Amino acid sequence: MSRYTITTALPYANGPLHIGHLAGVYVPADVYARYLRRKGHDILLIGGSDEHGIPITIRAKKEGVTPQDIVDRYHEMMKKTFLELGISHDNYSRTTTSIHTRTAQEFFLKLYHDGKFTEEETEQYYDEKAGEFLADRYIVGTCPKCGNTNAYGDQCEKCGSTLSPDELIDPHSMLSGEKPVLKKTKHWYLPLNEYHDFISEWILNGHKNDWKPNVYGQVKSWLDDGLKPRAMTRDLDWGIPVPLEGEKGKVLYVWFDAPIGYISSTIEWAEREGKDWKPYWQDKDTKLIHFIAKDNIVFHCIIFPAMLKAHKEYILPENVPANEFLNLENDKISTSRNWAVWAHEYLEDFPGKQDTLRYVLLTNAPETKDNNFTWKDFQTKNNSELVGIFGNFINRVSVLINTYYKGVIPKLSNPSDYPELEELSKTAREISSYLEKYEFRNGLTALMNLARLGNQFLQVNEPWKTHKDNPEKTADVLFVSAQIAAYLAELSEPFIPFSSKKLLEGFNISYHSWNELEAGKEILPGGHTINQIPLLFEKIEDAAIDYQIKKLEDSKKENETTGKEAEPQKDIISWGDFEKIDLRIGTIIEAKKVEKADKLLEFKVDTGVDVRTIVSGIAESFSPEELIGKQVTVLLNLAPKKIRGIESHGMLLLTKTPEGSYSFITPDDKITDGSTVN
Ligand code: B3M
Ligand code: ZN
Repeated sequence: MSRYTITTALPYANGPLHIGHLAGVYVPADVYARYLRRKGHDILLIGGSDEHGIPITIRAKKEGVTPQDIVDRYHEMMKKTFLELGISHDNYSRTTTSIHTRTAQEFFLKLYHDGKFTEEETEQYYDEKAGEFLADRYIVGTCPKCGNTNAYGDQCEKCGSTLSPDELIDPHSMLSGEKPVLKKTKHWYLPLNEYHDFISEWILNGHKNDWKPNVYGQVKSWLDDGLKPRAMTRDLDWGIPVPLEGEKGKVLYVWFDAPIGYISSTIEWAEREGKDWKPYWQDKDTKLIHFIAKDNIVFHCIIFPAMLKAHKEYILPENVPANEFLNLENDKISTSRNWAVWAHEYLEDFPGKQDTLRYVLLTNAPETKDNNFTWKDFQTKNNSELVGIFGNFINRVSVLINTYYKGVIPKLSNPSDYPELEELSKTAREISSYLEKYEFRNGLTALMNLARLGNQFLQVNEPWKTHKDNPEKTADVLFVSAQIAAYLAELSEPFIPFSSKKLLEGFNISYHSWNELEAGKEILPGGHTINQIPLLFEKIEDAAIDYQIKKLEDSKKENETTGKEAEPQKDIISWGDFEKIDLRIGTIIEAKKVEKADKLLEFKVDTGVDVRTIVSGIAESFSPEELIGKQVTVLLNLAPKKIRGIESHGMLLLTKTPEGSYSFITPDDKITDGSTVN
């Protein structure tokens, strides 16, 4: 028996989970953990929410709430989703707990006192108006590579280049719009360069053959580029305070604290269960496995191991089976474009069909390359594989045994006539060997092949034909079929645990250890009485799939019309420029169509300053009558212009709705005409 600490990446608590998260990390990790538990190992599956970092504060700023509000909301939501999908975390924690704060601070202090950090004073961008140092994400400017005026300090999303803030042309702060200044600040760096040889020896020499090529390749390319010292602290007000006297306003770098979250989640579990957490992290015989997606490789294969090594008391990961990405309908999953299948929405739209999602995501797991999820494929896999092959076989066996033998498993008379019995243990061993290599798709295929074999076996032997004239053969065939069905019930547990559990209850047996299955143990002896076996899967109709496809099409349309991928920002103007613009609230007191001009309306507007004429091209969106009395925003000091012979003095401000019609910018409550807008 071995001990395994299996971790699942801590998702940022800044939004709900989608199928990409599930396929890349959580479902495979769960399959792995469930399998190893059945093998009799001591397994700890650890998870939690990552509640620090800029993604959280950005979301909070956007919504005008506190970061704590954001993480409370999404932590609960994610925890519930995992539970409902059967992800069997032994503990699901979060990084805003006091246990975590303490654990991360102690870790930092150990490294600090052991002299593992270098202290450096550097110049970083500072927003004088907001009184804050700016995280890279909070600095926008023009991309030096493609000219996008909306590039971030760490990345240009238009051309995909990785940037640093000092490369941006004309940088300005997202907080105040001001040009940031460089200001001195002190931080603690982990000199990763000093860990180069250790990592190279450990991974490049030690794990060339057992780590996935994509993971190995990324590590190699980081090492080839040369590792640089990396700051482990930040100037921010959201995060774990740096536990040093007189260092206010500094927090631990989120990638320093988040992986320690695995340790603190283990400690939380141990305290609750009355166990010792240390062997799970410090016993050199424990196997530590990190399930992550490919964008987290450097943190789990270089930075965190360097931290663990520096600390001295910890073990290193045995493997980091990182997955590639899952696309949706041939397009990249994107939160901002709402191009995703959200797990909580799936659970609402397809109640009781957790296993179908698990199954389809596993068959599409992006193990070696990016993969694709489509709703049509989802439907086909459910209807022809889960219903048509797996469910169908189980159902046939259960009906035949109930009808011919009143639910009692018949006795086997001629075992040597049935080589199919050999396939049972063989399948168990085959699944094991795939899962141990993190080949979840192949493992699932091996399982389904056993169901296929079962269907063929019935087809060839046709017990419904022999049942009258050859009772002995019929009994043997149904005995063998029942063994296949029972093995399917047992072996499917890591993949589709909800259905497996129903089947076990139906067969009236309890789980056997995987080793017994590998050894071919007879688990449904002749004479054993089974219960009623429920229908496991049901067909998914076109209407349900069309509804999902329509949902996606709607997001696409919305993106196209509103351009959620907003137009790039125009050139920066000075405060002085802005102050020249005179915006006021006014009331429309008269409105009429302009003759022979389909699009134009002529207004008399009370601006508080005067009553003036303004012409606007919005006749297709409004009838004149409905606008009388409406308060609107007026650009007052725009140079007058003759439109169709009418002199227009100013402009009414409008935006376009997703449907393409106009909408006024109107105050929430009625206010005095002439009020300024700024
Ligand atoms: N929260 C990044 C992510 O969700 C990060 C993972 C932390 S694992 C320690 O992709
Ligand atoms: Zn660019």
